[in-house]
Amino acid sequence: MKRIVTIQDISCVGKCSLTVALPIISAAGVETGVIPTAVLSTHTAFPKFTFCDLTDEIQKISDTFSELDIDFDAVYTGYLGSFEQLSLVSDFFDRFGGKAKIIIDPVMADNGKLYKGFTPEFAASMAKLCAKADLIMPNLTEASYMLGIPYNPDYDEAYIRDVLKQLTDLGARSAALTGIGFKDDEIGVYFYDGDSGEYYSYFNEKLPAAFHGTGDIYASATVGAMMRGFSVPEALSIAVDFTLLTMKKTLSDKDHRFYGVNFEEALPYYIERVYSK
Ligand code: PXL
Repeated sequence: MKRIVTIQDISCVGKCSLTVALPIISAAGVETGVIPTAVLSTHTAFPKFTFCDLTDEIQKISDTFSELDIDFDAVYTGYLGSFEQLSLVSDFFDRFGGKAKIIIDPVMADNGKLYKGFTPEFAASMAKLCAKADLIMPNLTEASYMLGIPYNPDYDEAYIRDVLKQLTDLGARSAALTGIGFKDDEIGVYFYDGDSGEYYSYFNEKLPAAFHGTGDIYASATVGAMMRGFSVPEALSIAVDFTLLTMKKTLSDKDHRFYGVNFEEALPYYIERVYSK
């Protein structure tokens, strides 16, 4: 059985970061170790939340894993909240990245805007961390901040290919831009493999709705599928279909909550897809 470790916060209620990564990657039949970077009562889109920083634990946990010869098939990072955490994660990659695939979802921004608490300087540091990755999966806003270019939502295919090329020029071996579509009714992923020079894209239906946490769900579903032996393009496509279904399940629940999606109800579909190999 493969084993990964994911490094991100745990928001007690909110269905994002660790509370989606753990169930989704586990559902893929992959042991999912966690390093919680902070405990929040909810994610930061709620009007009020508590925040307990766990940065001081990261090095101790990492040292103890090393002493116990615990290794990983992948290290997957999501929401990271400080420069110090970026530096500790960078050291963690140096220590465990020999065997492990390094997958970074540089969670910071969406729809042209940085999330609460993030700055362009942080994005520049995240870009440096991304140089160590086998795969990075930003949305276009995150990619633009990391590259220091204006956010351009009126893109065409040539523009997206150029952004992907610039992202791999940062040092990452491959990059996937999430939330991309060239028609009003489609959304999906555009991927560039810097090693082979090949591009791949996959789209599905775009629903007239946006929910919190779908980026974390998308990245987690990709990691789970990769660890089950799917190629990166296959894994990215499975994650597009699964994320769409999580949104459909949410929209068909008249009592759905405002803060996240009903991903739990879409897990049987995900499990069937990832166990089909
Ligand atoms: O879904 C990304 C995310 C993760 N963790 C926390 C967040 C957010 C987005 O706002 O606030 C704490």
